[in-house]
Amino acid sequence: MGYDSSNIFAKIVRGEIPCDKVYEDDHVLAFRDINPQTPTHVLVIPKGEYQSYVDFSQQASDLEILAFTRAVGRIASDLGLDEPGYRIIANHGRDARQEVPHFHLHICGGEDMGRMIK
Ligand code: DGP
Repeated sequence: MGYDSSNIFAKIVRGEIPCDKVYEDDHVLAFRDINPQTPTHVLVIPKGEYQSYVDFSQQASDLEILAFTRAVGRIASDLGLDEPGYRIIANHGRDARQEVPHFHLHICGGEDMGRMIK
């Protein structure tokens, strides 16, 4: 199945739906999750149209991948999460309960998450 450009994050990238933005550059957008699972819960997405991590890693340009991977650590740092730490999560497909078919990473922090998976 191809990328569905009517998904909610595509609408956020296009500015059709508002978001609580924490970071943006030419290739990357980060905003707070509407249903936070931890005190700090931010979603980081590439602006390009990729449904999954695999699609992103296989199809994105080197520039997009570099911009995205560098941005993730910088955003977590800017959110003050370096100490005591944070979790980065990517859900892929049905069993992982991926809700939104636009690749995104969750940055979760602000509490002791123990061994639970969000
Ligand atoms: P996932 O299961 O990995 O696809 O998680 C999708 C996340 O996106 C979920 O934690 C809730 C969040 N989300 C869904 N719709 C919106 C929205 O319209 N705005 C924001 N900020 N977050 C959303």
